[in-house]
Amino acid sequence: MKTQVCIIGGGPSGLLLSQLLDLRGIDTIVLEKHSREHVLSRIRAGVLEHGFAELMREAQCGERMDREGEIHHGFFIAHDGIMERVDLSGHTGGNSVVVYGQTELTRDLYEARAARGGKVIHHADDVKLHDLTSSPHVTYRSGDDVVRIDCDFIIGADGFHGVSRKSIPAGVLREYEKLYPFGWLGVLSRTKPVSPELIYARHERGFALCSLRSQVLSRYYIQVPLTQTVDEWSDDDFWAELKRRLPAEIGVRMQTGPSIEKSIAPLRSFVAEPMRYGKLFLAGDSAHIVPPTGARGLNSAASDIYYLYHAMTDHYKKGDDQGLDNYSARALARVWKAQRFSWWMTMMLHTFPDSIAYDRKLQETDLAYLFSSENALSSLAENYVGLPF
Ligand code: FAS
Ligand code: PHB
Repeated sequence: MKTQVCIIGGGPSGLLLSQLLDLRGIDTIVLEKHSREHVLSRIRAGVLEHGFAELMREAQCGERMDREGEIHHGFFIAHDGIMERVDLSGHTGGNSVVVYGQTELTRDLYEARAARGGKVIHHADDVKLHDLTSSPHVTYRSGDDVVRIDCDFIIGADGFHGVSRKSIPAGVLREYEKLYPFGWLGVLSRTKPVSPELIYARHERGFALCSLRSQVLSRYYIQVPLTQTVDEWSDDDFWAELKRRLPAEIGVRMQTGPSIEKSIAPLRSFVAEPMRYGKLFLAGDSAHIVPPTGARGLNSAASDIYYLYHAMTDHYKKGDDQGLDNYSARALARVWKAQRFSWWMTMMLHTFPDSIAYDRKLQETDLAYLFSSENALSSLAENYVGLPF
């Protein structure tokens, strides 16, 4: 087989780029190792920054997001028994975020690719990348057959555990990683969300987050030690602990119910540099991971996709390779700002088992300064709604 751009990974990054390039007449093939059902069974991001939502609309995939998603103009930080609101729109000249689950967004992308006859190959096993600096091609196993795809470019959109980043020679690749001594236990439940806007809670027992997917589907998280497993948490224990970490007036009005999904995600900060090697370009989680505290995970992929979309279009339509040549530096500049923001939100709102009293006073002071300064709130808000591409 032959294509112009071979994309490894049928998650949101790979599908969105495939759709955008297809609309510009650029041929792509997406290789996904799992089934579509498996990809759609994963519960992940819930908040889309302005830029990501705009890209979905440009990809002609924004219709259900605009119909079913919720526009949020702010969120709350709960601490010391009180709730303080971060006015996102007020501090960013009217900007906002869209609350719309990654699962639904990925479903929209799959349906859009199918509607345009896009080539998305599932159960692509043992994907290998070859000759990245000369004549790039990809092989994968389909049953007993090994299939070869010759292409001009390869996009590594295969997530943190994918094969693409690992195809960059060790002497070229630089990795930066910070692990956190806790995870997030997340629960999805068919209950009315406790708050119309998200609540990030700082509590001595640990962090908690009240989020949602719709007015009948709630998403909650509590910080848990990495030593714990999902089996140790009954639904009742989860609800009781979540309420302990929230102001009383929130806990008493919380509608509880059976979990329809329950999982623990470890938290890490990670960046791989460079995001290009020869004809291979990394995008999304294959190149960077953030703790979800700042809702930057999926949103960090947005600028990667935007830069690659325009760079590939300029290459094929104008013979201009400037976008490709400066992709890695340009993408990393924004990636590191999202890393900083996610790290800052995580350090401010979580409890750290080995922290000293001085650290805890700094956390309290960080929060006190935030709500004492319009400039500090503006800084948080501009990062949360998404820095410019
Ligand atoms: P993805 O990992 O989503 O997709 C990569 C795709 O490549 C997958 O479908 C995978 O099956 C495929 N693949 C992997 N290896 C392959 C190979 N060798 N060959 C072919 N295909 C291969 N972000 C937030 O903002 N908020 C959250 O609450 C949040 N929660 C998260 C919870 C978990 C457990 C995880 C892992 C991530 C979470 N994230 C969250 C971040 C998440 O939303 C990612 O940012 C987002 O999935 C990135 O999308 P992709 O870059 O497409 O990578
Ligand atoms: C979610 O709804 O899953 C979510 C929202 C905001 C975050 C993290 C996760 O910061």
